[in-house]
Amino acid sequence: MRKTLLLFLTLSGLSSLSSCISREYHYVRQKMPWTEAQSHCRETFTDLATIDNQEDNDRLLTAMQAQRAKSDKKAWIGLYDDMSRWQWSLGNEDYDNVTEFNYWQPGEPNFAAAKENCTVMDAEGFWSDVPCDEEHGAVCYYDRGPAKYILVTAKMTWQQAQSYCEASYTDLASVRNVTEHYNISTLLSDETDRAWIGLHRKPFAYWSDDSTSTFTDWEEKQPDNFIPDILQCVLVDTTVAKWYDARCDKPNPFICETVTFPPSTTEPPRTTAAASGSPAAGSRHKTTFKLKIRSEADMSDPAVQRQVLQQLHAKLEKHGLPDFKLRWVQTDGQTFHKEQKREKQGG
Ligand SMILES: [Ca+2]
Ligand SMILES: [Ca+2]
Repeated sequence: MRKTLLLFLTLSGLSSLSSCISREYHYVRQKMPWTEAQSHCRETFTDLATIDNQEDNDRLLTAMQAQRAKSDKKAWIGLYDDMSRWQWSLGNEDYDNVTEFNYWQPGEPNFAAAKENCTVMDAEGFWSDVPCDEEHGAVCYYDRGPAKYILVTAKMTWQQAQSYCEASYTDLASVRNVTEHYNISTLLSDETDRAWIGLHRKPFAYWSDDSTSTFTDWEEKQPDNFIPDILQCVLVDTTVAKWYDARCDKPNPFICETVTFPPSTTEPPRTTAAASGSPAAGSRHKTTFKLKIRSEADMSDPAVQRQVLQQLHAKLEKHGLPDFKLRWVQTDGQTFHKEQKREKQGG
């Protein structure tokens, strides 16, 4: 699913639109596990609630105070954490912990105390998630080297190791198959410390509607991943609007949202894709926005481009955008431009 085009055609990509959409929150008293609550919200409203900024949060609190059942203090919102979603630093390649090659130490990754988002490899080749601010050696990858993998024994945080590998070589090493795993694990021995590899992730990165999380309002000492599970979901305290992570399978009341796009908003043209709306008033508005799409599909293929537009159209329609047309805009004769990775300096 996450490898298809669909996921990236989300409201998060439409920054100029998401900044002007308005959300109406609905408190649902019926108790359901998070995924059932999600289905219910999608059938009845738009989705489980997304809270994008403090203003949303304030409106959520007002809605909850008016609608909540006094006996139920907490309710699901749309934020969740899927521990199977990781990324390799090299090429920012998405990694699925469940379906792709892995060599986790049994019991890992465990996201202990909701603090472990970076990965080390030990002398036996096993991976563990550990806090990114721990200090370890690192395995760098060097695409132009006679030796592709370099063990760096200096102790660094994951971020420092990534910067070091990028500056001196190409990046932190990816371990995507048996061959890469063999080549890298043979560099490590019992005398060396566990070493960073490029695998890392951002926890609680997505909302149910696939938008990317930026704003948060956690209760003190949350999230804590108190009862570990591969999926963690977020509850809001309906009296103060502070957030808690919890196991998704426990039934709770929940907050849905209805998303609407005000017809009168316009943005100065930027590049790549344009949405022309024809609001009821009859005046025409044009909004141009840029989409970032990560896909293995050939984006220069007109059929793929058409498919993207169709999916985008369906998605926006579902989110209540009034009568509109979508088309691609070309710059330099092309609709899509490949994002270049920064050029490394030195050696
Ligand atoms: Ca761990
Ligand atoms: Ca918790």
